[in-house]
Amino acid sequence: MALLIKNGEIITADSRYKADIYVEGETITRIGQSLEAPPGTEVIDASGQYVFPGFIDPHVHIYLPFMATFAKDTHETGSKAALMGGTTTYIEMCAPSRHEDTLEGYQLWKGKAEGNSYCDYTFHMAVTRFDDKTAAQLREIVKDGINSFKIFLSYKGFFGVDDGEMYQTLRLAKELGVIVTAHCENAELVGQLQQKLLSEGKTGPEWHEPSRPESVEAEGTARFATFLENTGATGYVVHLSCKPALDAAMDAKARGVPLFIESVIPHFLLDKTYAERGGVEAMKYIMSPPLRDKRNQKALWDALAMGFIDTVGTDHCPFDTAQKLLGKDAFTAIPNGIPAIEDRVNLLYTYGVSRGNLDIHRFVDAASTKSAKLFGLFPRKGTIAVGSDADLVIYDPSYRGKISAATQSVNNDYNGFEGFEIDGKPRVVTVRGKVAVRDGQFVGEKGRGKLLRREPMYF
Ligand code: DUC
Ligand code: ZN
Ligand code: ZN
Ligand code: ZN
Repeated sequence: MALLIKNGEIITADSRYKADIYVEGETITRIGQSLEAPPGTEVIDASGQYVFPGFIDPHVHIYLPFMATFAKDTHETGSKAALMGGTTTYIEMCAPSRHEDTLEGYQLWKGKAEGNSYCDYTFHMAVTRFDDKTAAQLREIVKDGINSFKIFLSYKGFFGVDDGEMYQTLRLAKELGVIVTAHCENAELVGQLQQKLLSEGKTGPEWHEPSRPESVEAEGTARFATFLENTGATGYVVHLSCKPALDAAMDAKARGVPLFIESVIPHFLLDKTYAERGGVEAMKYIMSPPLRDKRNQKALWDALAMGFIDTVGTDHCPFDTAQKLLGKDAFTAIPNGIPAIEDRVNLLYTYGVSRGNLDIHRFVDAASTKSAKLFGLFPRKGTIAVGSDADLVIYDPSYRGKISAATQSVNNDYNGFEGFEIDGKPRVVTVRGKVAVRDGQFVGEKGRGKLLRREPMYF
């Protein structure tokens, strides 16, 4: 099976040029001018379009038992939505709770994905408790090709680890060449503030943000950095949402702490007024860390443009309207999460590149290349080069449209970005050389997606 993509403008994190791309099997084998192909080759004309490397979402939840319910996706629904939006690889949080066996959890998560995904995937392995048995299991999981862990400083008693467990996890990660991703909010403060607000009769969704204020995230971020500094481990803050947390992370970077920063698309474009609309409309906008005061957005865009924010993910985590209503009597029972797996690339392109807030190469870097480099997928993923997997996005920058739940592939009955304008769209998306989206229509092959093996990395 061969594929020839002609006349497109190839854009990677560090180059831009017009050339043809020839794909044999799963791999890019030639890039050049006026390439010819043997009869029987599928030829796609990409005139007037950009050709980007397949985008990587470094932070999604697909299978997730959480807050008395389950996130709505399967790998079938999640990977289809991902591909429709140009994402060809995602990294799922494998997150058994601290009451479950870590290795059994890993096998459960792996089993949910196997044979069901249209696109490639891997996992960040959550460490939700730390003891000798768990440490031994984590060593096995790393040998199975997982080179990143996830810890939660919040969600005490469920996913959360205490400081001692964080320290032990970071020591093990340092030894094994594993990068540790972290949800940074002070668990104790969140718990105390939630109880105080509820006891004052403040039960609506508008109290979610005040229960986890910016300073609580800044403290978690600074503490994580301090623990990295004292263990020598490499860290990655997930879904950094606000200026005080950014300042804490930048402080650590300036001290030479190997700390990378992810922010997620909802925090660039949505603010806390969405969660103050009352009723279920507000509940749809509950995630953690919460949507913030709008003044934080400029700080995030500026830090992204300068490369201080390394990657942009989603924290994709769909709950439908009925599930959100589980929290009608108390904001603490609203399942946390906003789905965005399908819209991340188009939103970042539109409000970043098209509207003049983000250089197009930094866009590719933040939405693909940097995640590939940090998580051991580069140069197989994250670029367009001879020898790389043929995960390609032929992108039409002349498309104009609006996001709507009525036309989405995401498995949910609303879209948090309803009505947002979009200045571009994937026309063709390939997964290791096979077309999965053609003329904007889904033609993917279930089970084509594979678990990607990743080797230890010493930063
Ligand atoms: N935050 C969310 O909003 N959803 C899933 C987990 C998380 O940390
Ligand atoms: Zn329990
Ligand atoms: Zn989180
Ligand atoms: Zn998450």
